Amino acid sequence: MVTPGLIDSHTHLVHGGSRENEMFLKAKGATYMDILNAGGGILSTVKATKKATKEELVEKAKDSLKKMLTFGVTTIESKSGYGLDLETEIKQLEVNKILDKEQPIDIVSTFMGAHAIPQEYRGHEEEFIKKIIKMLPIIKERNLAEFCDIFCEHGIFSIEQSKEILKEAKKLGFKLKIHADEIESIGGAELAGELETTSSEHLMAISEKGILALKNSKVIANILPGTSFYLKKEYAPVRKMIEQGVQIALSTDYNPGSCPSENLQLIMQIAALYLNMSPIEVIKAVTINGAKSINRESEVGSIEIGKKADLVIFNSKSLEYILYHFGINHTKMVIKNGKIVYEI
Ligand code: IZC
Ligand code: ZN
Repeated sequence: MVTPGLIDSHTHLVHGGSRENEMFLKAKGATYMDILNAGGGILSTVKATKKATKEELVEKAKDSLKKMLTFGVTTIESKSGYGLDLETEIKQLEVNKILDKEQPIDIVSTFMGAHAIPQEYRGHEEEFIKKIIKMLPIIKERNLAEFCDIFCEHGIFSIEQSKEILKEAKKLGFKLKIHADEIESIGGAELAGELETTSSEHLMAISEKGILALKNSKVIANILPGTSFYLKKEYAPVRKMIEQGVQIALSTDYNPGSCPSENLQLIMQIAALYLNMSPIEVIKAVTINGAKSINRESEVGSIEIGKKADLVIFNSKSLEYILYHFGINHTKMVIKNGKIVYEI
């Protein structure tokens, strides 16, 4: 089996620390939001990321990229959002830049300063929104990110707040992404359609209206079933979306809280099993549609003259077999830009 290099179009690659403690809090009944509201979750990763030096972040993320490469991943998207202050957000985005040069996987950079409300801004969230809006031109000027993303969710950033930040980003020339309807349906997908974001992420709780909004737009629905699996939550209604003509990408969402795994092949297997996606739908979602969701469809995502020679050779006769034999790595060889970068 030879496929285009796989694309992981939604990751929170660069971060300090890990959150294995949360796994056992969840086993005792705490939810993702309970942990965040108590100052853990994203906020605990913010603390660890602020503390880490740039060199430490490079080393940790480089180790993850090595793992991703073995699974056949040749392009990823990587978000900031564990700083929530200008200095640390810049530190994370600079790590993306360094890593893009130092190892084979191409990295597309996203600014996600609006990932959580820091505890000191609780009760006066508007000040934090203003702070994020002030960061945007600085990130743009330094060419540190191509996309701007936001965690639009009940109890995080409201529809109005998300609209305010994303509109400002759009004015400055950022392309847009939105974490929408991950936990509750608050109209995130509808906002994605309205603002014509490049992609809309998660969508586990998307409404009928939200599906219609995506259907009538070019927004890629970036589905992250590893997160549903890991948080033991519902899966996004992907069959319904496909039937309506919505274009689907699949990604790991690799992050220390809701999906601590770099294994995109496992995500493909979960998608085949729990989202009832066909083998062709799955492979499209991690190649050409992944490319579309990071605006790289003219460079990668298919085997075509004029595109980069990014290829994966699998130790398998069929795509079906890769999806069926789960939890292992099927890669035999990875070729990035015409060069062999991994072989086993
Ligand atoms: O660190 O929990 N959903 N952001 C939005 C995440 C998950 C990452 C995290
Ligand atoms: Zn995410």
